[in-house]
Amino acid sequence: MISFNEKIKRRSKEINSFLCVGIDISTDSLGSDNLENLISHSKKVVDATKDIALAYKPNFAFFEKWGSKGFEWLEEMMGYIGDGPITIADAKRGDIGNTAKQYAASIFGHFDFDSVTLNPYMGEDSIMPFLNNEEKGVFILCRTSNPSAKTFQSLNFHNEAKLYEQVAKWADSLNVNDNVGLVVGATAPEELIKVRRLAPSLPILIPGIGTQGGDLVSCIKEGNKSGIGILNISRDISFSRSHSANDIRQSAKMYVKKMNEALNV
Ligand code: OMP
Repeated sequence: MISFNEKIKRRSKEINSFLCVGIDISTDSLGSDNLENLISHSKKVVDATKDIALAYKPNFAFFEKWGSKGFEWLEEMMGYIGDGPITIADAKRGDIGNTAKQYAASIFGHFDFDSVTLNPYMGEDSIMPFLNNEEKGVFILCRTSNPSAKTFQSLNFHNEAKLYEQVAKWADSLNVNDNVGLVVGATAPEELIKVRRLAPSLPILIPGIGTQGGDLVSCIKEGNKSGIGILNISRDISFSRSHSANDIRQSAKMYVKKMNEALNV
């Protein structure tokens, strides 16, 4: 049995990639409100990137909004991605232990994701039900990429550290089964440096490159100073230029190349 964090490192080495492709297929981005068109576009993205994607991160919001048909689409998506790439359920869960157990059973059991994004606000008992199985992992929101991230995450914690720094230390202490990671937005490069120091071995999922304007070179270098840093790109790959399979592939390949050049691998 290999731990989730080890699994990420192995896949990254195997295909020489640090790219997570976000599956965020909206009617606005595609310019169509026909669900069949969205489903076929999501498959096009997977077909065009499967050999170079370390991971896929379907964001539940884009599926849930379609109700039961959206959940069927998500199930279909999981089958379509198959066994090679790491799957990250971007569901941002966080609830009391009894409820968290049901979320874990849904995401790891029913949908068979390898990992999930979690909100730390409710503390340890909201996270623990996701950590029992070392093969399944979590990415805990630490310093997010959005403009209002500082409202709570940068508050002083006991005058010693910011709240996001405390989250990083705390997540590190939960990593008993080698299956805990963090989320730090690419729009917060200075915070990323601090988080990498506080949690040297945890995988860091870094969204915010491309449409949100984060700097690829500094993030890939800092994220991979130790542990592993994975960069997520959603819209700038799935909706690159003409939205054709070729443009999607070219965009994904360009990102993989830039990351590897920055790391000299
Ligand atoms: P693009 O901006 O299109 O690349 O999408 C970014 C994806 O990452 C979306 O699915 C967001 O919900 C997600 N995300 C962030 O953008 N910022 C964060 O701080 C955290 C996440 C996330 O947890 O993945």
